[in-house]
Amino acid sequence: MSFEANGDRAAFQLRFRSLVGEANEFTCPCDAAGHVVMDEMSERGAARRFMNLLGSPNWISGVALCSSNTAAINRMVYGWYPYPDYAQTNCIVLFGHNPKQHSWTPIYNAIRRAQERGAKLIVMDPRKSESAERADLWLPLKPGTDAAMCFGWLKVILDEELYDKAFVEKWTTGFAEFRKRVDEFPLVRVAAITGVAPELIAQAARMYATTGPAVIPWTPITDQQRNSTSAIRLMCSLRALCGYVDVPGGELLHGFHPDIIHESELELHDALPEAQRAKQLGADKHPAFTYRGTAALGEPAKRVWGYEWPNIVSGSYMANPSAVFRAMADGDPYPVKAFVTLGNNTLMSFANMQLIQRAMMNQDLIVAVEHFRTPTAQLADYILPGDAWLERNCLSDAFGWTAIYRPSQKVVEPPGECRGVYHFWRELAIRMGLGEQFPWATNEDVLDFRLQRMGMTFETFAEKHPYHLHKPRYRKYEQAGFATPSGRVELRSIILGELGFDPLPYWRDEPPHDPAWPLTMFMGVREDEYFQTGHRHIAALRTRSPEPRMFVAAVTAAHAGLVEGQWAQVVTPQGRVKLRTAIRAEMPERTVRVPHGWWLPERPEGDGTLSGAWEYADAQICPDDDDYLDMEQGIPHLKGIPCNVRAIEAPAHWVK
Ligand SMILES: Nc1nc2c(c(=O)[nH]1)N[C@H]1C(S)=C(S)[C@@H](COP(=O)(O)OP(=O)(O)OC[C@H]3O[C@@H](n4cnc5c(=O)[nH]c(N)nc54)[C@H](O)[C@@H]3O)O[C@H]1N2
Ligand SMILES: Nc1nc2c(c(=O)[nH]1)N[C@H]1C(S)=C(S)[C@@H](COP(=O)(O)OP(=O)(O)OC[C@H]3O[C@@H](n4cnc5c(=O)[nH]c(N)nc54)[C@H](O)[C@@H]3O)O[C@H]1N2
Ligand SMILES: [Mo]
Repeated sequence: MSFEANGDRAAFQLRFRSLVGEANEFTCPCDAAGHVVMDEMSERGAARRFMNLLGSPNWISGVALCSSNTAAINRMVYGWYPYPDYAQTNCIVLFGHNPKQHSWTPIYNAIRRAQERGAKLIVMDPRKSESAERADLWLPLKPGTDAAMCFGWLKVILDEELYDKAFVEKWTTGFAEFRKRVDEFPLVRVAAITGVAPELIAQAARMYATTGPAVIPWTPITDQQRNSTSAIRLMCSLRALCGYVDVPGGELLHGFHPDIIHESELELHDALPEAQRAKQLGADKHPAFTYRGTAALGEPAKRVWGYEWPNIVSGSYMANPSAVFRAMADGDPYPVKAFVTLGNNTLMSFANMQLIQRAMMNQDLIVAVEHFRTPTAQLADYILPGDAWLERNCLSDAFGWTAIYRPSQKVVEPPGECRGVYHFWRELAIRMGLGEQFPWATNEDVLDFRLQRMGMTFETFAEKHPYHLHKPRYRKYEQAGFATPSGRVELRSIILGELGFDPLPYWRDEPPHDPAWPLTMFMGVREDEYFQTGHRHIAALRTRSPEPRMFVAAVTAAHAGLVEGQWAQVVTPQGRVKLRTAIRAEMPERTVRVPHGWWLPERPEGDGTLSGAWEYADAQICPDDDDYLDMEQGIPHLKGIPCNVRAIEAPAHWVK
C-alpha cells in the first residue's frame, strides 16, 4: 500500500487556473444553472445572491441532509430553529447524535459539563455508542424508527398528563387532532416497531417530561430517514407540549442579532422573479425546504423576526437535490447544463451516486472550487483552487441558527492562486454583468458592512469580541406570537396541509421485507480521523484508519462466513461497496454499519474508479427512489437500508 504522504495541496497537482482568466468562457443559461454549495465558510450569502440575480432557483447543498432540513421543519412548527441552553438544562436527549472528543467537540464538552452538574442524559441508539455508555437511559432502537419512538413518548406524556396544559391551551393549535393521532400508538405498537421494551420507553418519556427543562439537541440521524419530517415535527411537539420552548434551560428561539446584518439579508431572495422561483426543481413533489414550501412562513417571519427570508443553516429556499440530479441527467422537466460545485464533494455526498455521475456527465460545464482533486473535481472542466478557513476572515453565527457571533481571523495568506468564495462569486458576477450588485470589493468589506450598525470594522470586532451576543430574552412569543401562520405552535401543520400532506405527523412503515436482503445497513458514525469525505490523503491519519471497514456483531459475521479483517461486499438494491470486516460487540445483530465517504486519493486517476470512489463510497449503495425518500423533503433514508454481505477476495489495491 502506498499513498501520497502529505496534506499539501500542491501534491495533488491541481490544474490551477485563475478565475479571472477563465470566467469569460462561462455560460450559465438563466433558469438552468444548477449549483451546489456546502458552505462552511460564512460566505454563502454571496452564492445565493449570485444565483438569485442570475435567475436560478436551483441551489442545493449537503445541508439538505444535515440540519438545514431540520431547521426548515422546525420553522413550520414554531417559526425558528431552537438552540439548546446546555448551561442550564436538567436533561439532554440524544436521538443517535453522538458528540465525542474529536467530533462535535463543543457540544460534547457542553453535555459533559451538564452531566457533571447532575443533568440526565437519555440516548437512543441502535449501537451502544460512547454517549450511550455515559447515559442514564439507553434505548437501543432499530435504525430508522425514531419517529415511532417519539410517538411512544408522546403517548406516555399525554396519557399521564405530564404536559404543560396552560402552554398547550394558549399557544398551540390542533392539539385535539394531534392527541388522536398519538392515541394510535400504544406502547405495544411502538415497541414492535422500535424493538425497545415498553417499560423503558415509558421511563424515558417520564424522565424527559418531569426532569425539565430538557433539551433535544439537533441530530443528523433524523435528517436522513424516510420519516424525517414526522420525526422532526414530533421532536418539536415534545419540546412544545412539555413547555421547553424559549425558556431558560430549554431551547431558545434566537432570531437575528439586532446589530449585525445577517447573511440571509445579503441573499436577495426578493430579486429572484416569481416565475423563476416556480421552476425550482423538486418543489412540486417534495416542497418542504423549497420556495414553495416555505412561502407561507415569509409574512410570519417578518412579523416576528423583522425579516421575510431567514435562512437558518443555509438550506431554506433550496431545490431538491435528487430532482436536480434527475434534471441534469435526463433534461426532465427541463435541461440543466452548467454545474458549479464549491466546497462539496457532490458525487459522494448524496444518495444514488450512479445518478449523480450520469447527471454530471450530461453537463456542458462543470466548475469545481476545491482544495483537492476529489472524485467530483475529477469530473469537472475547471478546478479552481479555493482558499481555506485559516486563510480568510469569517464571522460565524452557526449558519444563521443563533444570534451569537464569533469572529475567525485569517492567520496566513492563501497560497498561490487560491481565492476565497466571495472573490469567486464577485468576479463571476462582474463578468456576467451583475457587478453592480456586488459593490464590496473584498470579503473584508462585506464583513465591515455587516458590522456597521455596531460601529466597528471586522478587525476591531475580532479584537474585542471572542463572541458577541445580547442578553437572551425568554418567552418572546408572548409579545409577537410564534412566526407561523397561526402565530402559535402548529401541532397540526397548516402549511403541510395546504401543500397536500398529512397535516399531522405520521408513521410510514418500511417496504415489505424481501428475503433477498436479510440484513439492515445504516450509514455513518463519523471517523475521528477524517471529516466527511476528506483527509484520507494525510498519512498520519491514514495509518490510524487505513481502510474502509464495515462493522457487524460476531453472530452476523459468523452467519455470513466472515472473520475479522476479511474483505467483504455490502450489497443493497442500489449497488455494492467493498469493506473490511470489523467485528464489534456494540453492534446489534443483523445490522451492518457502513462508514461515510471513502475513496483513495493515492489511487492514480483514470482507472475508471474515480480514485476508488466507485469501489468504496457509501453513496452508491444508498437508493433515492420513492420508498427511500422522505415525502415532504425528498431527502434519502440512510438509516435502515436492506442489504446483504458476502466475502470477497481482497481487492488488488490492498494486496501487498
Ligand atoms: N451518502 C451519504 N451522503 C451524505 C452523508 C452520508 O453519511 N452519506 N452525510 C451528509 C452530511 S451529515 C453532510 S454534513 C454532507 C457533507 O457533504 P459535503 O459538503 O460534500 O462534505 P465533504 O465531504 O466534507 O466535502 C467538502 C469538500 O469541500 C472541500 N473544502 C473544504 N473546505 C473548503 C474551503 O474552504 N473552500 C473550498 N472551496 N472547498 C473546501 C473539501 O476538500 C471537500 O472535498 O453530506 C451529507 N451527505
Ligand atoms: N471527526 C469527525 N467529526 C465529525 C464529522 C466527521 O466526519 N469527522 N462529521 C461532522 C458532521 S457533518 C456531522 S453531521 C456529525 C455527525 O455525527 P453524529 O451526529 O454523532 O452522527 P454519526 O456519528 O453518524 O452517528 C451517531 C450515532 O447514531 C447512531 N444511529 C445510526 N442510525 C440510527 C437511527 O436510525 N436512529 C438513532 N437514534 N441512532 C442511529 C449510530 O449508531 C451512532 O452511534 O459529525 C460531525 N463531526
Ligand atoms: Mo453533517
